[in-house]
Amino acid sequence: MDIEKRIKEIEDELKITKYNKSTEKHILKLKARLTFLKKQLEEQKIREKKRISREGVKKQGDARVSLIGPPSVGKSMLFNKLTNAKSEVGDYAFTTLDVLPGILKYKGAEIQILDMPGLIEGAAKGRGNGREILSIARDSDLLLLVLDIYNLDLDTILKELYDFGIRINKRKPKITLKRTEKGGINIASTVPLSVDKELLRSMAWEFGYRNEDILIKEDITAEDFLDFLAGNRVYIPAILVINKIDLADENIVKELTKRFEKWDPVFISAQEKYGIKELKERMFTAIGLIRVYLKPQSGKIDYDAPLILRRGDTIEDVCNSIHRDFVKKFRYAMVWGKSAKYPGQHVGLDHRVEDEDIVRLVIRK
Ligand SMILES: Nc1nc2c(ncn2[C@@H]2O[C@H](COP(=O)(O)OP(=O)(O)OP(=O)(O)O)[C@@H](O)[C@H]2O)c(=O)[nH]1
Ligand SMILES: [Mg+2]
Repeated sequence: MDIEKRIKEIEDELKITKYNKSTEKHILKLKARLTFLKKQLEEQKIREKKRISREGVKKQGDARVSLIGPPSVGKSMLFNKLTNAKSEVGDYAFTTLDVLPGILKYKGAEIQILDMPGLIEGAAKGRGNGREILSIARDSDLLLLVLDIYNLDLDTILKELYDFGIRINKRKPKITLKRTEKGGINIASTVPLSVDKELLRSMAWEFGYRNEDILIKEDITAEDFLDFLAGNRVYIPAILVINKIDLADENIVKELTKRFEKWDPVFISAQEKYGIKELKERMFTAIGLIRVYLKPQSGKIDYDAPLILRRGDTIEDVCNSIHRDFVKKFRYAMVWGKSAKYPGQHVGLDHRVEDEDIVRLVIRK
């Protein structure tokens, strides 16, 4: 008989067995067997070399968010509360074995959420389909690092992400490199550096460089420089989410707030739908999504259908998100809202828009 069925049977038996002196030993035995079977199931699932294909997870919507965390912390339950899709929830590790996409609609944006199998120690080396999970994580606009009050092992998750070249809540270091004919490796910087330039030079040498000008435009660590040399690092924002808060008292929340201070975690109960609203808002901001409303020549603004753009986007991006001919026909734009100096300001293609701006595009006929 398969393990999952045996687990179910024991759980059913435990449910109907009343606890008293005569059943005490039997119950303990059942619990021991249950624990053993769950552990076996866990190992079996890790061993099963079920390949996760990337075909099932085509990019969709305005952004992609991946749920990353250890097994059983409630990723799937959270996924079910965030999206229109349904993922299996179970009280044993590795309930989720595949990557499952769903869509969250929020403030007019469509955000693709990916439910993932649990990430375990050794993932970056391939344990538990880790490399497949991490390569999808690499290709995300935001990571939700999900823990629960029983499993707060953030370090393992961070280490696996790091080992796979994923840098969290960091910008790409501002360094440029130019190959030269001769003259060796030159390291220059526009700001004072707290790391020894000679060290950086020898690192570049070890990396195989011989004649290049390297210009560093901000203070960096040797680690940052290594990332620059390696080149294949990705820089992704992440939000720490701590689940199952329905089972915690106030003191635990206080303690965890302090312990994870620099993360400013979002405390949620996926089961009780607590904290989900705040989480959605934090996601929207962390991805850098903004809404722009178009003001048509005649008629009303459709506030239910904003253009979804990214922080830093310009009027040119507004044009391109409507039609690629718009830039060619562009004369000027009028802007109302946070980015406008005064209501209806006339601006050009390079003007940066902000969240909830209203834009009218004036184009040549
Ligand atoms: N009390 C409580 N239990 C929860 C909550 N969220 C999830 N659970 C329970 O935690 C267990 C694991 O939930 P899943 O959603 O399957 O966890 P997962 O992280 O997807 O697990 P894997 O797919 O195995 O990695 C289930 O028994 C859920 O009922 C919560 O907010 N509160
Ligand atoms: Mg799951």
